Amino acid sequence: MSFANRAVIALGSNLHRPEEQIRRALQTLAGHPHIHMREISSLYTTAPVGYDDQPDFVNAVCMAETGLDGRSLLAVLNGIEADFGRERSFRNAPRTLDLDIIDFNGETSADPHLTLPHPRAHERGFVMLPLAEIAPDFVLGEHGRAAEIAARLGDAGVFRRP
Ligand code: PH2
Ligand code: MG
Ligand code: MG
Repeated sequence: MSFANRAVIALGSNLHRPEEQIRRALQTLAGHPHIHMREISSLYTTAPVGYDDQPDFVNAVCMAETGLDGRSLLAVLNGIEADFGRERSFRNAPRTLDLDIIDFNGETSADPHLTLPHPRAHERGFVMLPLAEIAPDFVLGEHGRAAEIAARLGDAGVFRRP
């Protein structure tokens, strides 16, 4: 299989030693036979967004090349989440691991299972600041350059870990 597709993937965890979950998840992605890791951001400690009464998150973003199509990549990511003990209770609930496809080849899709680009990424500092770190010139759909989106959002509640 070739590695013709380019995906931006966001990682998040706020349960069961989140930093370890994210580091292990990055290793798992990098070790996948159909995923070729290109860039990995720093890890960030971030305040929860959407549902406040839960622990802080650790977030990161990576860029990868893959031979998988978008739906197949999503299935791989969901499988990794399940392997990491992800339970789905309610929207925005605390989680051991969340792997979201933020962008796939710059494609647009209204498929409810895989909406592209991710419909809320541009509103989320915990996605855009790590993305701007590794790819400031990356253009996210109609929202423009990652660095400009990140600057617009500001860094409140998003702390790059040393
Ligand atoms: N993920 C959510 C909802 N809220 N907040 C932070 N800080 N980090 C996340 O990864 C996150 C969130 C839904 O996926
Ligand atoms: Mg998510
Ligand atoms: Mg998700």
